[in-house]
Amino acid sequence: MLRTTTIAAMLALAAITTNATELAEGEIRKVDKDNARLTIQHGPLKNLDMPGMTMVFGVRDEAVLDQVKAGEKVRFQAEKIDGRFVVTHIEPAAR
Ligand SMILES: [Cu+2]
Repeated sequence: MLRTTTIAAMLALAAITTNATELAEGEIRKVDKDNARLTIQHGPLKNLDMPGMTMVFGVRDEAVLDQVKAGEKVRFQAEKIDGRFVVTHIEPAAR
């Protein structure tokens, strides 16, 4: 009983997380630490209604600049904040 409840809770949490962060596919083209920018070749960004392209993003947390490298495949979320596109979440693509 306890086991069933735990699994159900985990599934519910997973569903919420997936909805909240529908991650886009991308490949890092350039990491610009001086300007805190990432150039990413990205697939469609549904939340921004943007088709796939290569473009420059700001970052919400500059720590991510040390966590990714040019050529790395990633999954990420971007938002438009104060008129500019900002990466708000990024992680290595599933291997
Ligand atoms: Cu774009």
